[in-house]
Amino acid sequence: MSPISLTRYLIEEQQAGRICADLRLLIEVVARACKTISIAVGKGDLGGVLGDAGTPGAASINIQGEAQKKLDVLSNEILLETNAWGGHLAACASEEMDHSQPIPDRYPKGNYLLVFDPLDGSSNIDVNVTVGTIFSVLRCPEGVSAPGDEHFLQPGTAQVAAGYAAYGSSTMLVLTVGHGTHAFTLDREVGSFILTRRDIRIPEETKEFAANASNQRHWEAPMQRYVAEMLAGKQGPRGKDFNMRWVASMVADVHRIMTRGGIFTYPLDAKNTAQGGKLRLLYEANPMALLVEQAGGAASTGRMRMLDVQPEKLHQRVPVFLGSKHEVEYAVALHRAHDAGG
Ligand code: AHM
Ligand code: MG
Repeated sequence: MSPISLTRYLIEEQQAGRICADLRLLIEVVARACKTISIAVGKGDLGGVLGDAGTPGAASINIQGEAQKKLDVLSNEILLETNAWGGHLAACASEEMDHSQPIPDRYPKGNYLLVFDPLDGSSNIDVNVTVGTIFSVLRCPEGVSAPGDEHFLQPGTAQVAAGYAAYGSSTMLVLTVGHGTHAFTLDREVGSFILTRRDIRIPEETKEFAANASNQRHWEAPMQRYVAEMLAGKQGPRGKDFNMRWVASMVADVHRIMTRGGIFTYPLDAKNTAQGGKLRLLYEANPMALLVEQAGGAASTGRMRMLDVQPEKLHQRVPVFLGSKHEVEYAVALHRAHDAGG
């Protein structure tokens, strides 16, 4: 059988009545932006794109209070520019921008809102480790012609599409339009994303977890117990040995889980309690949660289903537990037991 390109996959989804022409165009355009970012990431030092944005001694700081890398800024610009003129979007919001940005007046407007983390895992850029782009698509509320930040405050269940591009040893796009999660690999010679894994299924059981263990002393009690039980291995209450992995690029950690199962955690801890967690609900947690659920996994804050969280702020942060279904359920059960005084 001839390879199925992203274009063909999307046309067939449209023919099956599962997506409309505008959403198809939108996803194609985002994929094109990801190809451009992939080229910039791949050039590394040769492209002069490594290191911090801003001027020496005065790094540019984003709304998250984090120093921006040159590639954070460049990827953000690529996504904004590529998506500005197609007529499929009403506005964009990005982890790197203080506020959402409406499509400029000189271009036609569409009915969708695009949300993205242009370059996730940016602490890994300078050391040549996998980074990625995460995106989520929402509908612009009916009757709203000039969307502002408040129109992005929709729960994850309202997402009509979500995906990520992983810039690793190969570039992959993992996508859901609400009918399964599928992976496409970039054929660099042809310049097309080719469907390489249809209907990803995350194993329900796992022996692998991802956590930044250096935060252990700051974790809440249920997370302390959860990890202690896993570290106790065969002799402990879980009765099996676990393996640990932490790339510090959510995209890479989630991609491993898409490939062989596992659980990814970024819990509440004493350092991030005031801000509600480390990872961002709209740019990171929700798109990953939709992708994981569509692949048969689960995603939670530890206390509720991620996709049901009602956002109150554009840059809202949340604790994250996602991946193999039974493992996430176990972590949630420990939180429940703790909260009930158990
Ligand atoms: P970023 O979007 O600024 O790159 O931050 C998000 C990243 C995630 O990709 C990753 O899971 C996490 O932050 C790593 O955090 P830490 O450095 O605390 O291990
Ligand atoms: Mg990120």
